[in-house]
Amino acid sequence: MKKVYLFFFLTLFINTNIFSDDGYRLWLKYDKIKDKKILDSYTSQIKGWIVEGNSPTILVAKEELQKGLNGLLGKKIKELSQIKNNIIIAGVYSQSHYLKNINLSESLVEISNEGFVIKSIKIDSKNVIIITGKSDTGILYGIFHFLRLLQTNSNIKNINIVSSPKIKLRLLNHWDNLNRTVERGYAGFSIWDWHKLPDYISPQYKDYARANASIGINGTVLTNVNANAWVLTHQYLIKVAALANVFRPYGIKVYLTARFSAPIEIGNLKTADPLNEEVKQWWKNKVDEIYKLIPDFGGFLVKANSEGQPGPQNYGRTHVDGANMLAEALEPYGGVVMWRAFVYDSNIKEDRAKQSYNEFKPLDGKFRKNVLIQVKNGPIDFQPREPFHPLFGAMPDTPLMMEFQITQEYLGQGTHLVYLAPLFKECLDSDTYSKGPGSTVAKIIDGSLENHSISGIAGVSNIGTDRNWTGHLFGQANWYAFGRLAWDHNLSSDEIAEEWIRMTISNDNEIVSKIKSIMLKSREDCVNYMTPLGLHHIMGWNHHYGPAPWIKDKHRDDWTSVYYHRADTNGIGFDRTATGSNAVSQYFPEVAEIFSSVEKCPEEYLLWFHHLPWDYKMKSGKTLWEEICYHYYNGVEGVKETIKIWDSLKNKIDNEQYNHVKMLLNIQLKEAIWWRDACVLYFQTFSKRPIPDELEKPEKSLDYYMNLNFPYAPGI
Ligand code: GCW
Repeated sequence: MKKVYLFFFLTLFINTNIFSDDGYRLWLKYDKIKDKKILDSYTSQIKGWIVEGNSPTILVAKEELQKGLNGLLGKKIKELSQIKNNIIIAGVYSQSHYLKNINLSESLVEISNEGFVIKSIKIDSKNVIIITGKSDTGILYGIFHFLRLLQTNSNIKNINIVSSPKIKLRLLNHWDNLNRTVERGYAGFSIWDWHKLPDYISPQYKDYARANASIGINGTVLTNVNANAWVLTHQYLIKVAALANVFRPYGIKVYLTARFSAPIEIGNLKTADPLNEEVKQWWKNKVDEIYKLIPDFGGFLVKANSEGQPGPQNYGRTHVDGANMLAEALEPYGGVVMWRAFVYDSNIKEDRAKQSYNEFKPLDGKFRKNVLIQVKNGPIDFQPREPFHPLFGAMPDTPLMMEFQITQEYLGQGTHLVYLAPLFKECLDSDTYSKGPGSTVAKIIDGSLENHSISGIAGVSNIGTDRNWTGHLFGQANWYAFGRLAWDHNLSSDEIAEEWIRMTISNDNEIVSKIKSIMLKSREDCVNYMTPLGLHHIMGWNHHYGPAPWIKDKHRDDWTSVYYHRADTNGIGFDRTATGSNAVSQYFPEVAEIFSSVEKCPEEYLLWFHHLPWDYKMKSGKTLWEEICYHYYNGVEGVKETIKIWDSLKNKIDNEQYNHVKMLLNIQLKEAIWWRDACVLYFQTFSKRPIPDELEKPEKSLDYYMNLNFPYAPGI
């Protein structure tokens, strides 16, 4: 009998992957290094460690180092009380006992307060690796970086790394509601369990903080920009304070969205007019109350007079009046206001793409010193591809923050594998020419071009209650990439993908290069099957799920699809040149000249800026109509190719990871075909031209697609 049991368990053990990876550990897995040579080399260089100091941040840094080393090296690596050969010493330089005679001035002048130095040196003729910096948080970041080097099997011999974040405020924006739904969230519900806070502290809060700190994120806006004043009541502020306490050791500050009408809704005032004395006092008192509970509170993020949110314009005041009132209240505490530039109004008969610039540019230089204007990467709304927002470079006297969307509202939501680093980079690397060539968006938002003392970048979070945090395993890569680029926008999409794959999936070179090839092309595939050649905003109504280029005749023009693609029997595209809306004129002349010229405009932006005839000759020699068709079909082919590559990883990577992604890729393929066929059939009603012969014909009719309904699509 016993033998039978033994046999049964043995078969179970061999046939099932008991270590299957459910994704909860993200990129911080710390599994034992598989490559024996690398493992041996690390083991010989890391025989113990010393972490100096005992602040809460140092304690969590120590905990992380211990956990990381023990896991990665597969044995207990001892904490030591004196220097030995081949150990790690970590600690703040100015307070360090061991580093006091070591001259690091050259490296230390280079780093900011959050930066770190990792260096192989000799102390008392012993080889040690030091991890040092100017602050406890710098040490924490240094330790996470060092662990990343081990996780990615990098060479640590004669190591010498000096690193500082280029941008000061590196924030996640959660669009999380107090009832735990998440606007544009595709990974379940909000991880903030407001009802049980402050007494119940989910262990996930700490893991959230660890993950963010590991990529240098130092702030989090807990609540939706479509704000609820209730979070500013004492009852809720206590809950916010409890989260802040968990995040603090990890260098993460909490921020809240401030609903502009809060003084009326929870303060019983008759008005929220920013110039009213009582209103100003109400905000001051509120801010005092917040800082009593959360001494390092970061500040407010505000969406005002946009998509129905209240704001200063309700009282005939300006964005400056509104932002400055809040900034004045926060200033004594060092808090900031992040005021969003995402404003547009369907009652204004002006191209939506122009409205934010028109409203904000004249306000340049009028905001208080602790106000940042938060600008989305493009002038419409997080589309699969947009040119950079014309405000970048246009407000030199105001610190502009970047707002990227990590959650994939318009890029396949929870089910498409789309690696976003190339999208982020495309925007960051764009040259605005605001101060001559080389005035990239990156240099504007990191403050270096105009010498601003504050700078910021925000990513709309894709995190939810799903076991793997982001719904899609590859959603983790987008969270990761956002953090890494916020730290250093010079990193390439390729490097970041490689780091993430090695930490999350495998260190096998062949596997890494296969997965990387999938990731790097994924965004372009998505653009192709959704919105090629500069098309934009042709998705489903309201839930934004799936294609719907036919959306028209709604209560707001600027929420329809026909407003953006302008297809008719003559052609397709939005003329934003001087003969049309002239949105091109908002760019600096060098850029405007390129975008407005049909010959010079990069084809990927062609229909964003130009309305062109169906027979317009493209660079390939094809007509515009044929080119559109080929792009849609290539997008689908791209997903098929991805599936082929993924299939080749079966039994080579963790089974659960493999199957999870495999199923999602099948959904992606179905939906890519859906996008392709629905869009091609719809545009064909205007082009009246055949789909090129060699391309397979859609199986379903346009009517079929137009009649699909999704009343329960997620994320609304
Ligand atoms: O992207 C659009 C979304 C809205 C969002 C808004 C914004 C939070 O569809 O859901 O609201 O932009 O950024 O304010």
